[in-house]
Amino acid sequence: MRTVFTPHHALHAPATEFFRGERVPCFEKVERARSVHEALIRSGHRIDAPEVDSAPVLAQVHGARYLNFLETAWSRWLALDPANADRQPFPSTWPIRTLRADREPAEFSAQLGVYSMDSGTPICAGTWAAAKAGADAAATAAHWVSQGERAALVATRPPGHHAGPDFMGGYCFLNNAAVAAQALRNAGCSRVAILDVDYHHGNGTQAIFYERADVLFVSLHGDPLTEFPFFLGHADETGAGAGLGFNLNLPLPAGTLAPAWFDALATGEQRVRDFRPDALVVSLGLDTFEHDPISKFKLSTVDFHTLGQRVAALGLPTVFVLEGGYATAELGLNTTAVLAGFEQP
Ligand code: SP5
Ligand code: ZN
Repeated sequence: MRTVFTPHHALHAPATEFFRGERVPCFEKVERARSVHEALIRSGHRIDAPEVDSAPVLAQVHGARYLNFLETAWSRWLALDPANADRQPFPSTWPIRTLRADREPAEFSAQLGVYSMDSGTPICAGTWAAAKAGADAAATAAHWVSQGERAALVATRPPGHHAGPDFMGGYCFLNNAAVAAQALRNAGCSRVAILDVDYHHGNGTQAIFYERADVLFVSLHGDPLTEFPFFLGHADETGAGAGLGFNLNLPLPAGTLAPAWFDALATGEQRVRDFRPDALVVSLGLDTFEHDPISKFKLSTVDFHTLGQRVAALGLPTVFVLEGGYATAELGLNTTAVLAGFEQP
């Protein structure tokens, strides 16, 4: 399978996140992409650099104010205090219910609250460059697939599926899966399905397409009653307006084992088939792995091979977009297991 990778991912190097009142090393590590890159080389997959500028597509899936904030965030952080070069900013105040998000504050620290959903997504000097390179990679894979490639993998980080129309969060800044889906629409696909198999609900992707009938969103994930992102991903979220009926959430309890997970996948597959899409985007989170340090499903490397076979059986031009997966040492092998299953059904 053709794959797209860029070393620019390493420009985003988050140091810490908050966990139970403490700062702990960020689970979304630079080494994740290295693990995947090495496994792709070992398994003989073709690897190319991004070759498409995602800027026009980014403007279709994210708001202009948010994109401008993200692009200028680091320089504005430094402008507050040159010593900030050694610190990564986190928001500390959010405009939740009764507070106003429509008036953009002038203060950078306050803007951080407007444009983020959590305090687990630090901005670094190279965050914009890395996230933009990742979005370019997603646009590149979509381009290849629209030109007749059977499938392609976007092998990059930071991930994207928690990033909404105008906010970052959950280690995500630009929604790479949404970029791939929108790029496929722009290239002439009438309907595009997104299948999100990350452990966490893809709240950002759902939000971006919630009122659209041309992009179906199907997600299998830990029940938001107990799992991040907590505030979206319930079964009663089925779309709105023209998009009513084009959003399917399949929340599963923490601790779910492979047989029940694959049963839910069958439900999602049937919805994708009924939609009759021209192309498929898979938000490929591998944090459903049994040894993932922050998640609670129990899939094995062999199960990821089966997942690849099941996706191949849908018979659609497919863009795989890497999302989560925090068992860094095994992440590469788990990724190539999906590709091997897809290619040898
Ligand atoms: C793309 C993606 O998978 N984002 C996930 C973001 C999850 N952020 C919350 C992490 C909570 C960490 N819990 C630590 C448990 C350690 N035992
Ligand atoms: Zn995840």
